[in-house]
Amino acid sequence: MNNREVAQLFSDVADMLSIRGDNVHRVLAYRRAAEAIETLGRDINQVYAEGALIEIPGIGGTLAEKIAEMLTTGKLEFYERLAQEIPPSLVELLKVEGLGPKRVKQVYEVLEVTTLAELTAVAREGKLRDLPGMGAKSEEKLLKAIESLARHGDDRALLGTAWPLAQEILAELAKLPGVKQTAVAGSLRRMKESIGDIDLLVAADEEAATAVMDTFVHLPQVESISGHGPTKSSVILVNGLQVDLRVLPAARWGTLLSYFTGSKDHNVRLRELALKQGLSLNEHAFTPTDGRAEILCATEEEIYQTLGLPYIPPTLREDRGEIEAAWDGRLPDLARTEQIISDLHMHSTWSDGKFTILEMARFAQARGMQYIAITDHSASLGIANGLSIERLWRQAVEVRQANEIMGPDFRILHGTEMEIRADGSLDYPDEVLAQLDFVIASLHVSLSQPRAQVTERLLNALHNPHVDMIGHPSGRLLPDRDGADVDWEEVLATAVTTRTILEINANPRRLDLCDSLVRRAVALGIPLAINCDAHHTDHFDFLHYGVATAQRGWATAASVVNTWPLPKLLAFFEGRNP
Ligand code: DGT
Ligand code: CA
Ligand code: CA
Ligand code: ZN
Repeated sequence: MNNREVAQLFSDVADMLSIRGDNVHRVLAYRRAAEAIETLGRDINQVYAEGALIEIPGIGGTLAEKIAEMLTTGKLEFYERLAQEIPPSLVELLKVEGLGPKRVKQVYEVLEVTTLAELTAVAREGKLRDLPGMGAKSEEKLLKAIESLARHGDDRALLGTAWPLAQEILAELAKLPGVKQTAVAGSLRRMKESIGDIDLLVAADEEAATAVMDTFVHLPQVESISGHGPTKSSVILVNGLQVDLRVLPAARWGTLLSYFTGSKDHNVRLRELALKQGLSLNEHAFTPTDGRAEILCATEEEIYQTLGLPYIPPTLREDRGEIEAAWDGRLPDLARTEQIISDLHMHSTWSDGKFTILEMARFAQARGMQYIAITDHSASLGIANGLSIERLWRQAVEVRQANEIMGPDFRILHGTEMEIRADGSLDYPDEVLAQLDFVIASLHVSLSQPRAQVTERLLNALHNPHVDMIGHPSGRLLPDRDGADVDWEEVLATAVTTRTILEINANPRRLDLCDSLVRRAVALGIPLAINCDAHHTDHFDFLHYGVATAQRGWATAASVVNTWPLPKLLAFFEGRNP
């Protein structure tokens, strides 16, 4: 079994246990294990072979034994037994908005429903309304949710799709009278690469809340309304994305924001810490368990303060060690967008970009950049109008001219994004590379080669002393083109010795390296570069997605070369190739 299959089985077990009504901690343990394995940068079989399963965060002795069983037998006895009790097909019912594990158990036990199709049938026959706690209205709502699921699937939206939509909606709500604060929450605030639904929050007085909700559900982007209340409403947008909005008074803003930012796992840990102090924590307040008055938090800082912790930034809130790090005073000082002064990967009209070198330079400067690298494609990527050596030298002349026009406060490096060919060779000879200011090597073709072969191509590029950076190392394209099957262990270890920069490509369809690989690269001290890979000046907007991915990988400014002044970067290149 591979990582994805093991993760899927654990995730199914978590759902089945939750339907059975098991203890939340047990459910959470499986869910966390599934996520840890899904985002694990290494082949789980290899980790098992090294006896290192229990070193994976979230995997203890029991879970390690279960993984070992799956890897060696291809099955999990525990799952088979559980399946006798809770049919695995019930898991898909949980995808219906508003259908929780208790209700799923009920329709299974009372109506013998085991699939989504059967659920649809009993709902249409009007059999759901007679269940305890249901009615004609909730039946109708459920039917709508089932239809919406059938129409849009349970696909997650990309960060780059959800983010601008959320900002648009918040801007509309912020204009309304009585609105004191607005914010995105949920996975979008944590800047995960994909988003299940958009969570929005507004601080407003009770009198203002009605108008906020009315405006929200009638926005032009809204296709249908799934809930409309005084503090909570939900809508489905025309593109199928769900948006949840909550409105609460400003005095409770901190607890509201913290609760709905999540992650669920992070929140569970916060609530446990609170309980140890005799406080119960929810979205409204801290409530002392001994009956004293509740403690309101208008800011998130106050929440962490109450718990005796420093502020934890949203991009870290995944319960991946941030609570422990906060306790020990070793939270990373995360890299921030304002610290980025360069972009080292972009295209001009010389290959497949839409703007000239000078135009790209001026735009970058207007965005606060101090230097850039122009890195057009190399010859073998004919589809992108890749540059022959002859054209590359003509381009060098234009870079020199553009530098003269830009003056001493800005610098354009002449670079390339060179193909790593299918046979592993590089597209330009060393003599050519030696004369360029900055060399990216990237995979665009034959990504589906077997692991050994594609890894060898990357290693070959890393070992070339002229290659300064590997561009979008996995080559994935979200949502559906998987990256190459790379031996990351080997590639990362090699990058350490060759001192090659690895890219965090900020394009929201790439975010490559992904957050979990960034975390491993940071731990190994590998220098990273966050670049927009701009083919158009609009693409400079991607920067914050890349920075967020770096943050999710615990990167500080020191690991991100785009925060370095140009002389420091040039000295680093000197040091690599003395
Ligand atoms: P998503 O939408 O799947 O990308 O992920 P989230 O994290 O945005 O999850 P969502 O939309 O279900 O809920 C938003 C936040 O609200 C979540 O991060 C934590 C909080 N939350 C929601 N339901 C629960 C819950 O049952 N328990 C706890 N502790 N927190 C919850
Ligand atoms: Ca969400
Ligand atoms: Ca939500
Ligand atoms: Zn590129």
